Amino acid sequence: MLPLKEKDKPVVRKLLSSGCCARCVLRFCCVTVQAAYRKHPKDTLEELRAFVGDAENGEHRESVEGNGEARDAAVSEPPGDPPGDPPGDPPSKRAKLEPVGTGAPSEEDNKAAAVEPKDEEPSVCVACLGILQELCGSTQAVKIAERVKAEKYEFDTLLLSVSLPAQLCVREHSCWLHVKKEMREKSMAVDKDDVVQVKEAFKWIMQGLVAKELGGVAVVIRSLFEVGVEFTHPETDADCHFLASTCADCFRSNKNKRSVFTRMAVVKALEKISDAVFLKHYASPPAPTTSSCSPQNVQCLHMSLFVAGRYNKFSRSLPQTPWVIDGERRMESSVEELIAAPVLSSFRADGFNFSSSGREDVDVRTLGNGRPFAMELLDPHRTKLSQVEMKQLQETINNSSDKIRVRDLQIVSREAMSRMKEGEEDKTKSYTALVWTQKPIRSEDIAFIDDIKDLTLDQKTPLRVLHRRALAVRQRVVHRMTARFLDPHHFYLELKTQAGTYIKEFVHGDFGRTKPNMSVLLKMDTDILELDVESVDVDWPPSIPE
Ligand SMILES: *[C@@H]1O[C@H](CO)[C@@H](O)[C@H](O)[C@H]1NC(C)=O
Ligand SMILES: *[C@@H]1O[C@H](CO)[C@@H](O)[C@H](O)[C@H]1NC(C)=O
Ligand SMILES: *[C@@H]1O[C@H](CO)[C@@H](O)[C@H](O)[C@H]1NC(C)=O
Ligand SMILES: CC(=O)N[C@H]1CO[C@H](CO)[C@@H](O)[C@@H]1O
Ligand SMILES: [Zn+2]
Repeated sequence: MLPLKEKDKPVVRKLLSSGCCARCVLRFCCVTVQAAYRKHPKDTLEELRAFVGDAENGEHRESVEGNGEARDAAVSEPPGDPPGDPPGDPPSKRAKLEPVGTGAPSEEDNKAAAVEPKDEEPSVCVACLGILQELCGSTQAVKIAERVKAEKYEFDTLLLSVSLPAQLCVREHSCWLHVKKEMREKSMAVDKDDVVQVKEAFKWIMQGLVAKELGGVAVVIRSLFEVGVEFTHPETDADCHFLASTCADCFRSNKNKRSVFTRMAVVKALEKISDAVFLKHYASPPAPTTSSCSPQNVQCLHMSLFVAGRYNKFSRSLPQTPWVIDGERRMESSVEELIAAPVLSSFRADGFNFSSSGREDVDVRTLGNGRPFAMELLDPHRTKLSQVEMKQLQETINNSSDKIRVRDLQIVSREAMSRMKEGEEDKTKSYTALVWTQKPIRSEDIAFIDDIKDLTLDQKTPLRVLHRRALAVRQRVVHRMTARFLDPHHFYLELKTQAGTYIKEFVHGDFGRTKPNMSVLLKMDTDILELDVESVDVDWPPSIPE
């Protein structure tokens, strides 16, 4: 039995004669029993016809006269159930219903349909343009499932999303006004928000079918994996256009969109338009169409996955990210590309976004435990790697090049990733610089350097980064320094500094832009020949024991 009440009868009758499909009739009767939508629409249609009962006389007469008056009179004679009235409909009504419902329904219905060609399946529903008709069923579920299987995604749950042509909102509004008129006459209060949306009904029907095709996976409302079904209906694209004249503000041109008539804009315009103006521009009920919607390609998308680790860079001619000047590539590879290639292929992801805790210059090595990095993997088809597989992936990266090495490779959450960036400035970093001196180095110079603690530098933005960083004076602290004599004109300077200190500039002075500098400390010209990052003291991601 359909969960309909006596008061729904005029609405059902009105919608059926307007060319609405059985499921759309349920929607406008605000039926929220999902099982009702899952029945075969042909059966539902039969039940609806049986429900409105007087198919033989009422329906017939109405269609001939082409006017709701006579029919309305026929239906309104038995008043709606008074609250608390024992069981259901008045007996007279029931008697009238039974023969049609239980007798030879299909024959009866065919007769009614012959008189009323508009509600004969499979004519295209004026409200859903076929979406809740032949575009919604096991054939479609099989197609969707095949697409998902073909892409070999790994997922636990699935979210089914539906994108409908914007003009469907216009048609929905038109049907709603048609129904509302009927209800107002009957003084029934119904809210447009109670009408079940096409999208909702589509999901109620399809979710279970798709789940079954995919071997019982849970189809839920929140999932990392989304399968998008899109419908278009070029034949009625122009249905929205009159709204541009009633609400110009709603349709601002947008370079990125194919059309200004987006669903959002149309909904906004419909909220503003008065019923009278709408009815002046658009038929209610909507005009029939010859074709159903066209289903577009099924789109699958898995939410990003995040992978983190630490990298070493052993080369003085490898940039961290691709180095492109004036559209021309300067170095053949980069740290991120060397790491990303094996990671993308393991997770079968479509792209990535690389970030790290600071970065080193092309000619700077990163030694020690390495620099924390994290990668966002876009649309990963694989999402679960065992510890052993992660270890293998790390080995593949390590084996692929002797310029870099990766450790602590692991899957992390999006939230955890922000830990890498937070408080970055307060962290410390250790470096080793190879310093050249103009005059021979004396042992007092070494002792003097070793004694310096917590030296505050004023660093004007270095000349070499001025093109990408704002001009400012930043204070940075050099916590400790140790000098290791190499030969009379060279020594290794080991430093522990606040993150963000420009080491090269501290050594050579940057034309007086870093004060004090090694040159003023040693009272002679100094320059930096090599620089290594020895450690980045960020305790993320957690280290993984070998
Ligand atoms: C990469 O990350 C940045 C910053 O989080 C973000 O703005 C950008 O959209 C991302 N790129 C992609 C392709 O996701
Ligand atoms: C990495 O190289 C080592 C030594 O050549 C080899 O034994 C190992 O199988 C390689 N691992 C991977 C995952 O390629
Ligand atoms: C080093 O710093 C001093 C001030 O402390 C400045 O006068 C001098 O020009 C700087 N030297 C170089 C080479 O930039
Ligand atoms: C953990 C890991 O995979 N370590 C390897 C990284 O790469 C170097 C050189 O290729 C190997 O020696 C490590 O065992
Ligand atoms: Zn419909």
